[in-house]
Amino acid sequence: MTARDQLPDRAAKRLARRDVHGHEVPSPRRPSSPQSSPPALEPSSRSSPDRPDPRRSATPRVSVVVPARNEARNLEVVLPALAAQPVVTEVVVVDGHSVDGTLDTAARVMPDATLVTQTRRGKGNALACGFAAVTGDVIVMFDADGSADAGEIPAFVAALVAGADVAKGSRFAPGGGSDDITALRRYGNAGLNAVANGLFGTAFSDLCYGYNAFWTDVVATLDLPPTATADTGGPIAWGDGFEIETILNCRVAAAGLRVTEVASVERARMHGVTNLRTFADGTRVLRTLAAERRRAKFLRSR
Ligand SMILES: Nc1nc2c(ncn2[C@@H]2O[C@H](COP(=O)(O)OP(=O)(O)OP(=O)(O)O)[C@@H](O)[C@H]2O)c(=O)[nH]1
Ligand SMILES: [Mg+2]
Repeated sequence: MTARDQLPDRAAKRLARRDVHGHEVPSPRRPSSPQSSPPALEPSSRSSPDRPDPRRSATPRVSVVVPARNEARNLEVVLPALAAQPVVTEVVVVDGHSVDGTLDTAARVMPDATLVTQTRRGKGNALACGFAAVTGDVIVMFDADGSADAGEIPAFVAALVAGADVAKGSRFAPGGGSDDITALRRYGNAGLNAVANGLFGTAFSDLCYGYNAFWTDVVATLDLPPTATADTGGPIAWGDGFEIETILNCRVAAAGLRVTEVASVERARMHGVTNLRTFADGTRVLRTLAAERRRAKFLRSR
């Protein structure tokens, strides 16, 4: 019996049937014929969902990384929701120099959470600091604003246990949705997905979504900016901002890792204001795609 078999029907249905390379993801019960793979930059250690990597646990320890910048009120709700998930073994809250008592709130609401203060600014740097602090086998990226449903975590973990290297949340996969996306952002997202898929030969349906999970051993492949360097002031350093999800997806695709999309429903932020600037951050994502394409070509030519 696989972990997918042990899931409630609702969670099992969230597993999309295609991975981001457009390949059908074989069901453990009904294996399909082998599919061709996109070019890999590194020796492939990829596994297929019906043949999980034997070096990885069938019952992984799950670390949830929560980037939080002025999210005290939301953490009052979000941390108990994570604590209520039996599959979660560790929560790492990464504070972005908040001025609303985010860290104090986290310590009070969840005394056993790991609390980290990020070294520079930006969501990307926060996540990199969180990834460096985890002790689990699996990392779940989980926003602190109340938009992510902790009840979906088992579906992400099941996708990984079934053989994916990365479980990519998608609001646009069948069964997904969003209460929080404007028409402008929806069109912007679709355009960015199309550019990414054209450049990387992928079939991402939601490039910029922040709810994703992966095996901790994938962090090395991501080659994120080092966290030890201090902030030099001025603009947020490259890789430290909201382009982080794009960087992650491009590097995972370039390395030929196996990605399974997991349908996810995004809720509206509960309290507070967004840190995202639609046009500025959208442009940053576009520039990131170009830079990541050059990086992938360079790595392949070595
Ligand atoms: N530590 C840290 N967390 C951040 C930073 N920027 C954003 N975050 C967190 O990252 C998560 C996502 O940020 P949001 O501002 O909600 O951006 P979004 O989800 O893309 O946009 P909306 O939900 O539509 O407002 C939230 O939990 C934020 O608190 C940062 O610089 N440092
Ligand atoms: Mg949000």
